[in-house]
Amino acid sequence: MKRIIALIAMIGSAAPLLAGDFTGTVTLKGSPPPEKPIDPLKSDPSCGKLVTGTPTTTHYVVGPKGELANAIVIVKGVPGAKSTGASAAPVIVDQKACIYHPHVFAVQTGQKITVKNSDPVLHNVHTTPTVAGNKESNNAQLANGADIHLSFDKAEQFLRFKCDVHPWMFAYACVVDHPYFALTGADGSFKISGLPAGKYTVEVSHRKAGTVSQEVEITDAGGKADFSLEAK
Ligand SMILES: [Cu+2]
Repeated sequence: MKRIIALIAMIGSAAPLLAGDFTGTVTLKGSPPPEKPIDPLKSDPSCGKLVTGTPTTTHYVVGPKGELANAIVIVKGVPGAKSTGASAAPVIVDQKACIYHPHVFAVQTGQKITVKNSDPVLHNVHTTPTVAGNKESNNAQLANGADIHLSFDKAEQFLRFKCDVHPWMFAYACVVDHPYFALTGADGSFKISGLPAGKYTVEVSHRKAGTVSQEVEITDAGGKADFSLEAK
Protein backbone atom coordinates (compact mmCIF):
# COMPACT_ATOMS: atom_id res chain seq x y z
CA MET A 1 0.00 0.00 0.00
CA LYS A 2 2.78 2.42 0.97
CA ARG A 3 4.52 1.65 -2.31
CA ILE A 4 1.35 2.42 -4.26
CA ILE A 5 0.91 5.75 -2.47
CA ALA A 6 4.56 6.60 -3.14
CA LEU A 7 4.08 5.70 -6.79
CA ILE A 8 0.98 7.92 -7.09
CA ALA A 9 2.90 10.77 -5.45
CA MET A 10 5.73 10.32 -7.95
CA ILE A 11 3.39 10.36 -10.92
CA GLY A 12 1.66 13.42 -9.47
CA SER A 13 4.88 15.37 -9.15
CA ALA A 14 6.22 14.40 -12.57
CA ALA A 15 3.25 15.43 -14.68
CA PRO A 16 1.99 19.03 -14.84
CA LEU A 17 -1.45 19.42 -13.30
CA LEU A 18 -4.02 19.92 -15.99
CA ALA A 19 -7.26 21.65 -15.14
CA GLY A 20 -10.72 20.60 -16.20
CA ASP A 21 -12.35 21.95 -19.32
CA PHE A 22 -12.70 25.62 -20.12
CA THR A 23 -16.19 26.15 -21.52
CA GLY A 24 -18.56 28.95 -22.41
CA THR A 25 -20.81 30.48 -25.01
CA VAL A 26 -20.33 33.31 -27.48
CA THR A 27 -23.38 35.40 -28.31
CA LEU A 28 -24.08 38.21 -30.72
CA LYS A 29 -25.76 41.44 -29.58
CA GLY A 30 -27.91 43.22 -32.12
CA SER A 31 -29.21 42.11 -35.49
CA PRO A 32 -26.73 41.22 -38.18
CA PRO A 33 -27.42 42.41 -41.72
CA PRO A 34 -29.54 39.89 -43.66
CA GLU A 35 -27.62 37.29 -45.64
CA LYS A 36 -27.76 37.66 -49.41
CA PRO A 37 -28.82 34.93 -51.85
CA ILE A 38 -25.93 33.80 -54.04
CA ASP A 39 -27.69 34.29 -57.37
CA PRO A 40 -24.67 33.82 -59.65
CA LEU A 41 -24.26 30.28 -58.26
CA LYS A 42 -27.75 29.33 -59.38
CA SER A 43 -27.32 30.88 -62.81
CA ASP A 44 -23.91 29.34 -63.46
CA PRO A 45 -24.37 26.64 -66.13
CA SER A 46 -22.42 23.95 -64.28
CA CYS A 47 -22.92 24.85 -60.61
CA GLY A 48 -26.61 25.75 -60.92
CA LYS A 49 -27.47 22.13 -61.72
CA LEU A 50 -25.92 20.96 -58.41
CA VAL A 51 -27.91 23.26 -56.18
CA THR A 52 -31.09 22.63 -54.30
CA GLY A 53 -32.80 25.44 -52.42
CA THR A 54 -31.47 28.98 -52.29
CA PRO A 55 -27.86 29.23 -51.20
CA THR A 56 -27.03 32.40 -49.28
CA THR A 57 -23.96 34.03 -47.83
CA THR A 58 -23.14 32.82 -44.28
CA HIS A 59 -21.36 35.84 -42.81
CA TYR A 60 -23.27 35.39 -39.54
CA VAL A 61 -24.59 32.05 -38.32
CA VAL A 62 -26.69 32.96 -35.28
CA GLY A 63 -29.08 30.92 -33.12
CA PRO A 64 -32.44 32.06 -31.70
CA LYS A 65 -30.85 33.51 -28.53
CA GLY A 66 -27.96 35.14 -30.35
CA GLU A 67 -25.68 32.06 -30.13
CA LEU A 68 -22.85 32.87 -32.51
CA ALA A 69 -21.14 30.16 -34.58
CA ASN A 70 -17.75 30.47 -36.29
CA ALA A 71 -16.13 32.61 -33.60
CA ILE A 72 -12.57 31.59 -32.75
CA VAL A 73 -11.75 31.44 -29.03
CA ILE A 74 -8.01 31.59 -28.28
CA VAL A 75 -6.36 31.29 -24.84
CA LYS A 76 -3.23 33.48 -24.85
CA GLY A 77 0.01 33.03 -22.97
CA VAL A 78 -0.27 29.40 -21.88
CA PRO A 79 3.17 28.47 -20.48
CA GLY A 80 5.09 26.22 -22.86
CA ALA A 81 2.32 26.27 -25.46
CA LYS A 82 3.50 25.23 -28.87
CA SER A 83 1.91 23.84 -31.99
CA THR A 84 1.18 20.15 -32.17
CA GLY A 85 -0.20 20.62 -35.67
CA ALA A 86 2.39 18.43 -37.39
CA SER A 87 1.03 15.34 -35.62
CA ALA A 88 -2.67 16.36 -35.62
CA ALA A 89 -5.21 14.81 -37.98
CA PRO A 90 -5.82 16.85 -41.13
CA VAL A 91 -8.79 19.20 -41.34
CA ILE A 92 -10.98 18.35 -44.32
CA VAL A 93 -12.44 21.10 -46.48
CA ASP A 94 -14.76 20.01 -49.25
CA GLN A 95 -16.22 21.76 -52.27
CA LYS A 96 -19.79 20.61 -52.77
CA ALA A 97 -22.33 22.23 -55.09
CA CYS A 98 -19.83 25.06 -55.56
CA ILE A 99 -19.67 26.02 -51.88
CA TYR A 100 -16.82 25.41 -49.43
CA HIS A 101 -17.68 23.22 -46.43
CA PRO A 102 -16.98 24.30 -43.78
CA HIS A 103 -17.09 28.03 -44.46
CA VAL A 104 -14.86 28.73 -41.42
CA PHE A 105 -12.47 26.23 -39.84
CA ALA A 106 -9.59 26.23 -37.36
CA VAL A 107 -6.19 24.55 -37.54
CA GLN A 108 -2.83 24.77 -35.86
CA THR A 109 0.28 25.99 -37.61
CA GLY A 110 1.79 23.09 -39.54
CA GLN A 111 -1.44 21.10 -39.46
CA LYS A 112 -2.47 19.65 -42.78
CA ILE A 113 -5.57 20.99 -44.53
CA THR A 114 -6.94 18.55 -47.10
CA VAL A 115 -9.07 20.25 -49.74
CA LYS A 116 -11.40 17.95 -51.66
CA ASN A 117 -13.44 18.55 -54.77
CA SER A 118 -16.66 16.53 -54.64
CA ASP A 119 -18.08 18.42 -57.62
CA PRO A 120 -18.13 17.37 -61.28
CA VAL A 121 -16.71 20.80 -62.14
CA LEU A 122 -13.30 22.48 -62.10
CA HIS A 123 -12.45 24.63 -59.09
CA ASN A 124 -9.22 26.33 -58.13
CA VAL A 125 -8.10 26.74 -54.56
CA HIS A 126 -6.49 30.14 -54.14
CA THR A 127 -5.24 31.08 -50.67
CA THR A 128 -4.56 34.75 -49.95
CA PRO A 129 -2.78 35.03 -46.58
CA THR A 130 -1.81 38.45 -45.25
CA VAL A 131 0.71 37.45 -42.54
CA ALA A 132 4.38 37.23 -43.55
CA GLY A 133 5.56 33.61 -43.58
CA ASN A 134 2.25 32.20 -44.82
CA LYS A 135 2.51 31.35 -48.50
CA GLU A 136 -0.09 32.26 -51.11
CA SER A 137 -0.99 29.27 -53.28
CA ASN A 138 -3.20 28.74 -56.29
CA ASN A 139 -4.02 25.22 -57.44
CA ALA A 140 -6.47 24.13 -60.12
CA GLN A 141 -8.51 21.11 -59.07
CA LEU A 142 -10.23 19.08 -61.77
CA ALA A 143 -13.74 17.67 -61.43
CA ASN A 144 -13.55 15.12 -58.60
CA GLY A 145 -9.79 15.72 -58.80
CA ALA A 146 -7.01 14.70 -56.44
CA ASP A 147 -7.00 16.27 -52.99
CA ILE A 148 -4.88 19.37 -52.40
CA HIS A 149 -2.81 19.45 -49.20
CA LEU A 150 -1.95 22.78 -47.61
CA SER A 151 -0.59 24.05 -44.30
CA PHE A 152 0.44 27.40 -42.85
CA ASP A 153 3.46 28.28 -40.72
CA LYS A 154 2.23 31.42 -38.95
CA ALA A 155 -0.79 32.29 -36.85
CA GLU A 156 -3.39 34.19 -38.89
CA GLN A 157 -7.11 34.67 -38.36
CA PHE A 158 -9.62 34.26 -41.17
CA LEU A 159 -7.03 33.48 -43.81
CA ARG A 160 -9.02 33.51 -47.03
CA PHE A 161 -9.48 30.65 -49.49
CA LYS A 162 -11.21 31.60 -52.73
CA CYS A 163 -12.09 30.05 -56.06
CA ASP A 164 -11.22 32.20 -59.05
CA VAL A 165 -13.60 30.21 -61.27
CA HIS A 166 -16.61 30.90 -59.01
CA PRO A 167 -16.36 34.36 -57.43
CA TRP A 168 -18.84 33.58 -54.62
CA MET A 169 -16.76 30.72 -53.19
CA PHE A 170 -14.88 31.62 -49.99
CA ALA A 171 -13.63 29.77 -46.94
CA TYR A 172 -11.66 31.12 -43.98
CA ALA A 173 -8.97 29.40 -41.94
CA CYS A 174 -8.21 30.36 -38.34
CA VAL A 175 -4.57 29.34 -37.88
CA VAL A 176 -3.33 29.17 -34.27
CA ASP A 177 0.22 28.39 -33.15
CA HIS A 178 -0.78 26.19 -30.18
CA PRO A 179 -3.63 23.80 -29.30
CA TYR A 180 -5.56 26.03 -26.86
CA PHE A 181 -8.37 27.26 -29.06
CA ALA A 182 -11.83 26.31 -30.27
CA LEU A 183 -14.25 27.44 -32.92
CA THR A 184 -17.79 27.96 -31.65
CA GLY A 185 -20.46 25.59 -32.92
CA ALA A 186 -24.02 26.33 -34.04
CA ASP A 187 -25.06 26.70 -30.37
CA GLY A 188 -22.33 29.30 -29.76
CA SER A 189 -20.54 27.01 -27.32
CA PHE A 190 -16.88 26.14 -27.06
CA LYS A 191 -14.74 23.74 -25.03
CA ILE A 192 -10.98 23.88 -24.59
CA SER A 193 -9.29 21.01 -22.77
CA GLY A 194 -5.86 20.40 -21.28
CA LEU A 195 -5.13 23.88 -19.91
CA PRO A 196 -2.86 24.20 -16.90
CA ALA A 197 -4.51 26.15 -14.05
CA GLY A 198 -3.75 29.87 -14.24
CA LYS A 199 -4.99 33.31 -15.26
CA TYR A 200 -5.19 33.92 -18.97
CA THR A 201 -6.30 36.48 -21.49
CA VAL A 202 -8.87 34.91 -23.78
CA GLU A 203 -9.49 36.48 -27.17
CA VAL A 204 -12.63 35.84 -29.18
CA SER A 205 -12.83 36.91 -32.83
CA HIS A 206 -15.50 36.73 -35.50
CA ARG A 207 -14.80 37.62 -39.11
CA LYS A 208 -17.50 40.29 -39.25
CA ALA A 209 -18.18 41.16 -35.59
CA GLY A 210 -14.56 41.83 -34.58
CA THR A 211 -12.65 40.85 -31.44
CA VAL A 212 -13.24 41.00 -27.68
CA SER A 213 -11.02 39.75 -24.89
CA GLN A 214 -11.32 39.14 -21.16
CA GLU A 215 -9.25 37.75 -18.31
CA VAL A 216 -10.27 34.25 -17.28
CA GLU A 217 -9.14 32.18 -14.32
CA ILE A 218 -8.77 28.47 -14.89
CA THR A 219 -8.58 26.36 -11.74
CA ASP A 220 -7.96 22.65 -11.34
CA ALA A 221 -11.72 22.25 -11.78
CA GLY A 222 -11.64 24.11 -15.11
CA GLY A 223 -13.29 27.41 -15.92
CA LYS A 224 -16.21 29.06 -17.60
CA ALA A 225 -16.62 32.37 -19.40
CA ASP A 226 -19.16 33.79 -21.79
CA PHE A 227 -18.42 36.39 -24.44
CA SER A 228 -20.52 38.85 -26.34
CA LEU A 229 -19.81 40.50 -29.69
CA GLU A 230 -21.72 43.28 -31.40
CA ALA A 231 -23.32 42.80 -34.81
CA LYS A 232 -21.73 45.10 -37.41
CU1 LIG B 1 -15.07 26.91 -57.85
